Amino acid sequence: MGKLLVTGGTGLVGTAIDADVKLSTADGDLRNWQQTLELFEHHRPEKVIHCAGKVGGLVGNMNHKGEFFYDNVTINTNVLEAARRVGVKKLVSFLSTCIFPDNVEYPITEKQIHNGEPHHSNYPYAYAKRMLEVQSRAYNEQYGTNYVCVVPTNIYGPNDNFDTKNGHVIPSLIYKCYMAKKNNLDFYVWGTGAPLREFIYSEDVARLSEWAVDNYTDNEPIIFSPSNAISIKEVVNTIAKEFDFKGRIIWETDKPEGQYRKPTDNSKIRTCNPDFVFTEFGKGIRFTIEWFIENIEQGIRGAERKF
Ligand code: GFB
Repeated sequence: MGKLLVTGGTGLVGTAIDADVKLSTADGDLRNWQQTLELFEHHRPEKVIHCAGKVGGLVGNMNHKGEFFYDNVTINTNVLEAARRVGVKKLVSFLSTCIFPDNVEYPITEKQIHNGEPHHSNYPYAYAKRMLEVQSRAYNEQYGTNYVCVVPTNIYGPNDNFDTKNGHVIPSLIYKCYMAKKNNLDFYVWGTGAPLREFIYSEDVARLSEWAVDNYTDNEPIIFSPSNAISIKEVVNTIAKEFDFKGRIIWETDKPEGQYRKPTDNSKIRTCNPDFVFTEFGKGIRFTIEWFIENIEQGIRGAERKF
């Protein structure tokens, strides 16, 4: 069925994907055109799942707007151009549900991606990702490729970046709750707990991406989400329960909350892949916490700073 190459092979989703070649930052810097082309000329894949990118949570995006734009635009532009030059016919790229317009009719559907300004907290990342959709469509029209885009909602799971400053909400809260429990301290959470988020477990994203690389051919992106919005407060309670944390939870209401909600319509993936079953949130949190405790207590460090 042809050699499958994954970029971002040591990341949250990349580690969960079964592939012939998994590139990581140790293999080369995808922001560098020459290094990217050499990697693709060396491996000559038939199919690519492109997971690599500069990613982060709400504050990570707010504090590194220039980097998030430059790194993602250069990585994405290099990867798609190098893939085309070595004859890759099929490529799956990752967008994110946070790149949709902030002022949009709910629930969010794939058709709305370019219908307005993204949220001010992460507009550079959002526009860089939207250009990935434009580049894919343009290459399909000019070169006859089949480059498609998938749109996961907030992803969580093992091998995430558990950085409490720049990381996403779930790994940040897992780390903070672990430390609060271990040291008998208060558990600090940003905001009021009111904002709503949808979450998808990393293994589910990996399975759906493997399905997409062999089965999804539309030019229009496809949303990957259980479409089951829960509040940050419910996330906190789920994590605290899993740790059996009985201490004080402190809500730092002066901290940013980002978009209030970004509910999606997942009817497209449910129609295209009706047998797929999303991992139940409580189970996904348990698996992630088990992985985290096993790794942090063995002092295992990923290629990037994981803890
Ligand atoms: O995952 P997150 O940082 O990003 O979630 P977004 C932020 C939400 O969780 C906000 C609350 O409502 C925060 O107030 N929160 C509570 C925390 N405690 C914490 C904490 O300790 N750390 C973090 N990070 N949040 C991102 C985009 O938006 O969505 C990215 O900025 C990316 O570009 C990602 O695409 C999927 O969901 O707000």
